[in-house]
Amino acid sequence: MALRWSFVSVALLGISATVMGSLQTCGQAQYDPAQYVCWYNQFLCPVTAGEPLSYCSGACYSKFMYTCTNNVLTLLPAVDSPFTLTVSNPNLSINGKAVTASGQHWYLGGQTSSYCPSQVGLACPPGNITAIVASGGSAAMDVMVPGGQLVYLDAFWNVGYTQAHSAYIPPGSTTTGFAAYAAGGFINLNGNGWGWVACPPTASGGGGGVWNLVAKNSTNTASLNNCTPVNLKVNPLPQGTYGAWQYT
Ligand SMILES: *[C@@H]1O[C@H](CO)[C@@H](O)[C@H](O)[C@H]1NC(C)=O
Ligand SMILES: *[C@@H]1O[C@H](CO)[C@@H](O)[C@H](O)[C@H]1NC(C)=O
Ligand SMILES: CC(=O)N[C@H]1CO[C@H](CO)[C@@H](O)[C@@H]1O
Repeated sequence: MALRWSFVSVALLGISATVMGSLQTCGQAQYDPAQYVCWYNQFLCPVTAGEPLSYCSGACYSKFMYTCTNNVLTLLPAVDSPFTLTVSNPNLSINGKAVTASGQHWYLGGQTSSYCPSQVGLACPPGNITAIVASGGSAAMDVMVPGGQLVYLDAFWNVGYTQAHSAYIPPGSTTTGFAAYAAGGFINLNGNGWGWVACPPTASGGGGGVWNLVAKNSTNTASLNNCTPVNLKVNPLPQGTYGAWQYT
């Protein structure tokens, strides 16, 4: 697993950081608090996706994935119930907004689109939240419809999900490599841990003015330079909750 960060040598950083504004001091070094956090007046960890990384005996880590127990970095437990997801990056207007399913695509801060057949009627959940389940590296929409709705990364590394009553997955999609941690985040482990980005609405892109979620990797960073790194916070729902009959 590559999602670990090294702390920065304070001596090394002191040289380059002096050119920036409103610096703070960490031991002998100065640093930009928008980019680093100082631990024990000694170690600098980067701020990634708006999260000042925590420090655990020699490693910087994200609380969306790890915990530090008796000075040992440990993965958080996997979430074992359905959950919703919210955007996390305090330096972004959509911080705290929900991940929303619509048109077989995940958006950020949009409206959930779902359907309840009339013959099912009152037995349908309200269908107004986007709920997900995850286990064994794969993820699915938290639905009642027989056959379920599998979640995948499409060829553009956007998040999609299968249509109800269909197993069709577009060519070039990835259906594994997801992890969801209780009290943590929904992590894309594909592509060596580059994480998620939120991309602002564009005039040409579909989605009706809502933000898009894209998984970054080693080759698509340049095309995503107008997007901002975000974490996806897991918000567990009670066991047995369904988000919708089906998402549309
Ligand atoms: C969803 O609908 C239910 C039932 O109408 C309502 O109680 C609940 O507040 C709604 N939730 C959201 C997030 O809109
Ligand atoms: C990265 O994502 C792009 C789509 O945004 C995809 O075309 C490319 O194959 C991916 N690269 C790797 C190394 O998986
Ligand atoms: C909303 C917000 O806090 N925006 C800030 C995000 O970070 C950049 C660079 O550090 C600032 O310029 C923004 O003002």
